[in-house]
Amino acid sequence: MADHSDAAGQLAVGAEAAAQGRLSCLKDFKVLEVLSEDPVTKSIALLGRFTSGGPEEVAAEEGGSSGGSGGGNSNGSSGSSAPLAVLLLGRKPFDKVAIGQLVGERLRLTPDFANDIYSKYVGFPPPEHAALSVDLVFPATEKHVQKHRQQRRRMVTETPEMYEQIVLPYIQSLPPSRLQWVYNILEKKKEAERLIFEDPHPLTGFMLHPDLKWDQHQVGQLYCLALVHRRDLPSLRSLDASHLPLLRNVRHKGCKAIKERYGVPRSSLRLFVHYHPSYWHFHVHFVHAEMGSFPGAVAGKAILLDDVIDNLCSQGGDYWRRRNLTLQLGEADELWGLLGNEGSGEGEEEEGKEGGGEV
Ligand code: M7G
Repeated sequence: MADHSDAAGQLAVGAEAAAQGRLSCLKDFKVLEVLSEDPVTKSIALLGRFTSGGPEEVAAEEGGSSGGSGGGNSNGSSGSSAPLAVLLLGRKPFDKVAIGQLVGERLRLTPDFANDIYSKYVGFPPPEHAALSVDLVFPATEKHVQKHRQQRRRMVTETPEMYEQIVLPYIQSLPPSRLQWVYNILEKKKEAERLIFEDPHPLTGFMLHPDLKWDQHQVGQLYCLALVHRRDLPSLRSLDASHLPLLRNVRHKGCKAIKERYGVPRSSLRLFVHYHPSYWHFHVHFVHAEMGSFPGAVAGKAILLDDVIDNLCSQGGDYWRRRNLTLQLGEADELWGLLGNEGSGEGEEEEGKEGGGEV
């Protein structure tokens, strides 16, 4: 294998280091496209390739199971055989504890304008206050690229029949490697040191970890993920009354573990599932209630765990199997291609076709 160290022999760069999750910097990363950017969350998603580090070797290894990378080889359209990478950069929130070190001599200011009692500057913070969160998906599949590409949001109403005939076969066709990161966690091959709580019961048990999205610095931005141990529940649609003990267990023990570890009470937690999820292995999101407006919390995506449980109890054990579900899909999502025609409601001339018959 080629030597990718710098002159001092210190830096890990290129595709090989990226595939092993031990990059020192992004030397030799070529940006091919800005997939999306969000001025509100101050984040940007980039598509790129590593131009060193033996792309051929990495491409050859890609058929194996590489945690978190998903399945399949995605070479994009630029003609190179090197695998694609999705790079997500985000500005980190202020560290309130260390704010005294930021607001001082080391915050250099360039005046922008002044008017009466108002003035504006551009500030250049010292390096320890300029950190970015950097998430890399490598090798990235076409599905990862699609997920992060700016695209129109569309709403679709999925009937139980559309689920059975279209969505379920789609889920079953996904390569198992797409869930490799989940199985790595459940088998304690990855993120074992980040485990917050585990109930090992094969039917009602789960593991609770900090979500990839949370750096664990600020409790006000708490984001944890409960992955159930059982592997036969792709999503909300698979739930029936027999799963109530599982759901109640996740709710009760997950909240208790978060209270003990982070001091956040249940009344400050928003517990929800996504429909459609990105990963079809049943999991529950635990997010600080103060975090109200983030893309994963919108109607058409998030369903409160309390509502999931309550509807199974009050509306019948098959509630989530028999009802229509209206949800948001990106236009680049394969499922929009599969469901859009039938589920967009655009061809419908009359109202009142909801499940449950005419009212
Ligand atoms: P989802 O509802 O399937 O899709 O949630 P979403 O991504 O549209 O929300 C999956 C959750 O798993 C998300 O909150 C991800 O941030 C989180 N996640 C994804 N990966 C690949 C990892 C990982 O490797 N480790 C951890 N801890 N969380 C992950």
